[in-house]
Amino acid sequence: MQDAAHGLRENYERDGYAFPIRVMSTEQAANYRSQLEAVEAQCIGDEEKSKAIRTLANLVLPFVDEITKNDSITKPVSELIGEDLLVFGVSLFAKDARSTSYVSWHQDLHYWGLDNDEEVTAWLALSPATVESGCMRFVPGSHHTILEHSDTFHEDNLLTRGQEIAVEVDEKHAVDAVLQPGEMSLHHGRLLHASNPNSSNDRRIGLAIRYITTKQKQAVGGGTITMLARGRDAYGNFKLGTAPQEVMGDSEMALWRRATGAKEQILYRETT
Ligand SMILES: O=C(O)CCC(=O)C(=O)O
Repeated sequence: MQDAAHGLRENYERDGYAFPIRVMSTEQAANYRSQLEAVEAQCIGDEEKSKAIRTLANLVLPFVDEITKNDSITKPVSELIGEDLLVFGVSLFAKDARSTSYVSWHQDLHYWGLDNDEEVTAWLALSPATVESGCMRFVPGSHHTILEHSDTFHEDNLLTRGQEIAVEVDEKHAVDAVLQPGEMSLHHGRLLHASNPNSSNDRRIGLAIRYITTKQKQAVGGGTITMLARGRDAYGNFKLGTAPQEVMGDSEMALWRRATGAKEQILYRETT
C-alpha cells in the first residue's frame, strides 16, 4: 500500500501538479476571505497599499503570513521539495465577477532568476474556482522543458509582463483545476498553466504562495526578501523578513517597499 506522501509525489512528478488538497475548512477560508475583503475596502484609492495586497501581502498582512506557515499547506509542499522552506513570493489572483481578466499560458520559473527548479506554488482557493469562474488550467506533463515566452503587457492579463509562451498550446489536453474554498492545488514552476475570464457571479480569489528550498539561490538579481515558512535556514542565501505584526504598519510597508523594489528589478529585467 502506498503512503499519502508517496502518492502525492508520484502524481506531482508525473503530471507537474496535484489537486485538490483540502487544507482548511470552508468556514476558515470564508473567514480569510472576509479579512482580505475588509483590507481591500480600506485600501480603495491607495495605489501602493492596493498593490501590497496583490503582491507580497505576507509581508504586510499578519493573516496572510499565517496562511503561508499553515502546516496543512507546508507539509505537502515539504513532501515534494524538502523540510526547509522559504516563501519566495505571494500573489493574489482575484478576478471580479463577470470580468475579462485572464492569465495567458506561461511557466512561472521563466522570469524569477532562480538557480534551480526546487520551487512549488501552492494556490489556495478563497472562493469557488470553477470552469465558469476561470479556474487554473494545467497541461499535464509539461513541466520538463522551459519554452520561449514573449511579453504582451495586455491590460486584462493578470501577469506582470502579460507573458505567454510563444508556441500554440493544444488546449484539448488541458485539465481544469477546480477547487472549492479551503482547497489548494500544487504546481511545478515549469508547468504550463493559464486561466480564462470569470463569467460567474462571484469573485474568483486565489492566493498563490511560492515556496522554495533554503538551498536555492537568486542567480539573477539580488536583494530578494523571503520568509521562513517551515524548518530552518542553514544556508542564508536570502535575506529573511520579519513577520508582520500590524496590518500595513510603517515598518511592514518599509519592508514591503524594499522587497518589491528588488523583485521588480528581476521581473521586469530587459523590458523598457
Ligand atoms: O490564478 C490564476 O488564474 C493564475 C495563477 C498563476 O498563474 C500562478 O499561480 O502561477
